[in-house]
Amino acid sequence: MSKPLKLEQTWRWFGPDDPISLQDIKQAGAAGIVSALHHIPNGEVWPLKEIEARKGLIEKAGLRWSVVESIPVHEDIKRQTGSYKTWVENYKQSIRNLSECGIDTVCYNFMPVLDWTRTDLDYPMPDGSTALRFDETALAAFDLFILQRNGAKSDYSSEIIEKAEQHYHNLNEESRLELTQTILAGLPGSEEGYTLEEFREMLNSYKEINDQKLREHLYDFLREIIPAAEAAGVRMAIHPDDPPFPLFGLPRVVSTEADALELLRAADSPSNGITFCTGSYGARPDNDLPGMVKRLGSHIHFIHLRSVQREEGRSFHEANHLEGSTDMADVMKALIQEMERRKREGRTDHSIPMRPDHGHRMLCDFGQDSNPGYFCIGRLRGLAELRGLEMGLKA
Ligand code: CS2
Ligand code: MN
Repeated sequence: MSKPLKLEQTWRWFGPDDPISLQDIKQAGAAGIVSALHHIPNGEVWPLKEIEARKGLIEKAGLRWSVVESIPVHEDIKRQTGSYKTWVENYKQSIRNLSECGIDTVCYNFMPVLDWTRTDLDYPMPDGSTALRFDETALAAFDLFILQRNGAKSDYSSEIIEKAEQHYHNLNEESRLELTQTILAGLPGSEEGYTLEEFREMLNSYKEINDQKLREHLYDFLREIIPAAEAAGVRMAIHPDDPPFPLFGLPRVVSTEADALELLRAADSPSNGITFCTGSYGARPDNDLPGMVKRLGSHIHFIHLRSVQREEGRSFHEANHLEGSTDMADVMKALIQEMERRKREGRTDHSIPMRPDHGHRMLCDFGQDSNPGYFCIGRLRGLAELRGLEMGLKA
């Protein structure tokens, strides 16, 4: 019997240390788990034994390990320095080991140095919940006056520089420290955190890597891992840059539809796919999300649903899942059409795994410690709304 035609509802679980238990996740109504072995150092092979142990925990709770998010890509691979060839071979081995355990979808990203970046983790919403926010003025204030990066000035307009200076002067010592921590400490899933000095060194190690070079390194990486993934029956799903534009002079090359198309062409295979993260792509007004589903649909192996409210310039905050700048109903309609198309084509992967990506901190989330963006009730609200939207649109 074929699976019913609906998105597979999944939930990110950070492993046994996650304050949100597998039982909680079941009650939220998710059937699939998105998880990673965060304790394995970047670059190392994920051993079979460790994968089996994690899988065992998930299955004992009556859930399925649907997607790995993420196997981190070592910085050496992005720069093609040091032992990067070893890290690439290790990466392939991790893919094979996952396949041997029956796990067939892997999310990853190719953002240099920093993974997702925000300037405020507790931005108050009018209803009393709090959201994650990216404020371009605060980021520039950090870059220009705290980090004092060489050449930073040429990356900003004189208007932003002026605003950033004002912003910096209005911050007291404590708020400056908090902003630094928020940007550098590493959000969940980033794996890396830096001090100011380490961050300067990391940026320096990328000084030869421009947009073109980073693209070449990504495509070289794909030409290595995609054939290995295809042979193992594993679908790779690259997560877009978040936010989808360069930061701190570092190139970012997975930000637009054109970027996604280019990387898909670099290694032609059904295993070369994308994570369609509406929150990340949606931070740019020039990304047409429903259109992207129509045009890139057959390569969407994993979906993150979240909406951002775009503000002035490049700033944005995370909105409720069905609000903000993204028309989630239009996105969902396009996803339903994609599932139907796959079914007609006889593809077995038509129930694409989807998770509510982040959520507000709300209600009893305030009494529980959790990873920023990954509180229980906010995501539960998101998943419930998205599930209802999907059902309603199919009715
Ligand atoms: C973030 C990241 O936006 C997001 O999904 O939570 O942690 C993301 O999962 C990774 O960048 C994917 O590799
Ligand atoms: Mn995402």
